[in-house]
Amino acid sequence: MAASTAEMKSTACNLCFVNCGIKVALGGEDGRRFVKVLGDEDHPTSKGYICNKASRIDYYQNNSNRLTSPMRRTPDGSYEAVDWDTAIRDIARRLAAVRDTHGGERIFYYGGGGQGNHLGGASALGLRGALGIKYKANAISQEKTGLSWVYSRMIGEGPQIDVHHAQVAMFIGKNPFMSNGMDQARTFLRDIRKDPARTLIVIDPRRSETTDYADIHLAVKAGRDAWCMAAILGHIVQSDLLPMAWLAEHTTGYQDIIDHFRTIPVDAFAVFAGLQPELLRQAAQVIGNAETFALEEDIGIQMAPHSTLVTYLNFLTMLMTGNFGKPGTIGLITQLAPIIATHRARVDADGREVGVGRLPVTGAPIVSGLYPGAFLAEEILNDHPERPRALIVESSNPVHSLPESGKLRQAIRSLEFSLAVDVAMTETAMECDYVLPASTQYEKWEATFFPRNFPANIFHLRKPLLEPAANTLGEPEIHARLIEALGVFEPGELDALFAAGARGLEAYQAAFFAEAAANPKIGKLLPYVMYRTLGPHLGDGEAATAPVWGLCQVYAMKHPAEIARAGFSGPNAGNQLFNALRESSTAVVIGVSEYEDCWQRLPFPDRKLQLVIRELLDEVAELYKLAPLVATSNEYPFSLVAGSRRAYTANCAIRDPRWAKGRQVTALTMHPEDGALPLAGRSPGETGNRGGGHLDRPRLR
Ligand SMILES: Nc1nc2c(c(=O)[nH]1)N[C@H]1C(S)=C(S)[C@@H](COP(=O)(O)OP(=O)(O)OC[C@H]3O[C@@H](n4cnc5c(=O)[nH]c(N)nc54)[C@H](O)[C@@H]3O)O[C@H]1N2
Ligand SMILES: Nc1nc2c(c(=O)[nH]1)N[C@H]1C(S)=C(S)[C@@H](COP(=O)(O)OP(=O)(O)OC[C@H]3O[C@@H](n4cnc5c(=O)[nH]c(N)nc54)[C@H](O)[C@@H]3O)O[C@H]1N2
Ligand code: SF4
Ligand SMILES: [Mo]
Repeated sequence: MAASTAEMKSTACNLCFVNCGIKVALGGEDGRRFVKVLGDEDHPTSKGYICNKASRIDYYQNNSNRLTSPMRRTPDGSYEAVDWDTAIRDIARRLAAVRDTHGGERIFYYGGGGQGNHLGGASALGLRGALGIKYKANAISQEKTGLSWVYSRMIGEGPQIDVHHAQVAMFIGKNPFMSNGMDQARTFLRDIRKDPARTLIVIDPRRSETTDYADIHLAVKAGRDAWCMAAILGHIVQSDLLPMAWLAEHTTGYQDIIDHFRTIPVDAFAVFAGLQPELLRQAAQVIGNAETFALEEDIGIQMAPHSTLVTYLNFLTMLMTGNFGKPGTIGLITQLAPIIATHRARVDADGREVGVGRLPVTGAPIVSGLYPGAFLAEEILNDHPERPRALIVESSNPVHSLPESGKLRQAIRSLEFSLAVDVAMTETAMECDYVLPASTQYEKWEATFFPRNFPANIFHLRKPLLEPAANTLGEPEIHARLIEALGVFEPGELDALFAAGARGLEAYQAAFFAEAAANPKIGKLLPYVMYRTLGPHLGDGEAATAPVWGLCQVYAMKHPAEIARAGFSGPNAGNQLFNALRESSTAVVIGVSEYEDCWQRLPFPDRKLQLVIRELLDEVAELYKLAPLVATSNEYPFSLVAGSRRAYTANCAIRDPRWAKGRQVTALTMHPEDGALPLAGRSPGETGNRGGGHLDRPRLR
């Protein structure tokens, strides 16, 4: 069916964390198919850009695996459909039983959102409060908590790394041509390639679609980025390429860093990393001489050996060369809610964190409020009295996405109760006692907390394109019904707030702060309270946006200057912003910062960048041993590099096999020389990925 652009509805793509604005035409027999998808030119950051994946989002919406009823596992392991009232009553009773016997802390939470949907995760705060749930994890804690741990210690709040305007840009363990994961990735790559004044460095063991755009490709040996980055910083320090006056003015600990990197054997480290020393030194020279330098890392290093150390070396390389608080460097953003909370660390005089929160059984550290998902199975599978007894999984598929699937399956089956909330019957759902069917992200109001833009940051509250599929509910309604079945509030306890909501946002605002101060239960269940007392007075089906009203109030109080620069001012600024978000078809600028603000946002008393993370400087000392964390041997001669986003993968968001039909999605690739060599009789040094690299257009300054 041909659709004219006039009939197109605006929303965002939910297939990666860029969330480009898109316009969709609906059609097909039932009017529920996405027959045409275009980039939305009105979106303030994607500006019409989309990658190949967006055009096939119909395979997400109209997925052959769609759940259409609450499902309960029967004793023989099959699933039976049950009605919502039965499911809610049953689930609340069983969760309450675990809470009353073992304590709410023994109920673990995993998930709360994927690449396109975080309103459910925000709403889950209410359910977690109602049950006394303490431990939470999600996909972020299997990839990005090393990153948040490092930047929280060095610069505090969430950074935006402005590769778009950097004179020298770098990617390490990231293949944005395929994975995007940044605004307008392919446009960026084409532009920087054409611009003779700019340089792109890519560190990746493979030749990838992105390395083909690089001026310098450092084909590091997989897992040896720590030596590569230490050598780059070593060269910069030893060649006196540091902005000493700037470091003295703006940083704490730079002399300590200089002392550590003054002695790095650059050439030996380069060789150990599989690189020609000359090439590595050229890259380091380009970085040291750059007017501005910014680098983006991703899971190629965040899921590899020495991951946290490599992240630290990446930040040190940017900060030691003066790249902070100006265009093309690191900016500190303001946001409605952070996708990763800043990790609040207490640090001793030596620069080591003390008093780290830990999981009760395995002792795994809690970073940015999240436990590491990789420890979940081990935390459960034991007879420790404080082990988890129940698990709630929402909008996540950890049996598929976490390591050791078999062990996690067994762990979930051993729990007293488990619940999955998903749009599809996933690998994880198939292990749970109960599965609840959610409405899709295009059948309800949705938003993500991913936007990280500087100086102007945005937020996109998306309207539903379709009515919810029959017998499905949005997460906020599911949470509200469970909370009500748990009997947390007395009848009538929230009536005054509900009445205030009927009188409009300003009346609600005044009443809300008074009621919340008087009733501590409200503070624990904020999203639920807003959903039930403000939500019903918003537009049809719009109740799920009520917690965003709360976020707008907090944002207006914390960032009055930034929100005013975006056009919302006075005591009513939060309400104005909330209304603008609800009314706009696309993303809205929520606040505008100035580069100078970055210094004020540093949460340290001296308002300086904190360069020393002692634990990681200790690890730098270990690098001198030239011993890989994961060694190959004659029996196991290859290192397997995981990940590898392709044109037809989108985590597990699209499960319908038709979307990738005829396309090679999953394959094991190997260097031809590795494939050709006989296995017997070669030394480990000859195997695994091959180092090397190329210098494409040398631009040395
Ligand atoms: N098409 C598509 N796009 C996606 C996704 C998707 O599923 N499909 N998922 C989204 C998500 S959740 C994420 S987190 C991002 C991830 O985005 P990326 O991190 O860019 O994804 P990958 O392709 O898995 O890994 C990037 C690169 O790391 C390299 N690599 C592997 N081992 C090493 C190593 O030891 N050192 C170095 N330096 N590099 C190494 C690989 O060769 C690969 O080219 O993509 C997002 N975008
Ligand atoms: N081997 C290997 N494992 C990996 C990776 C890898 O590269 N290789 N990558 C890792 C990375 S970076 C990530 S981010 C994780 C991702 O792993 P997960 O966080 O587990 O996320 P997704 O695969 O994105 O799964 C999202 C789930 O949400 C469901 N869903 C979609 N929309 C909705 C909705 O509106 N409501 C609800 N309730 N559910 C919904 C989908 O059906 C799907 O089951 O995987 C990690 N695991
Ligand atoms: S870059 Fe990401 S958000 Fe944008 S269209 Fe591609 S998959 Fe969707
Ligand atoms: Mo991810």
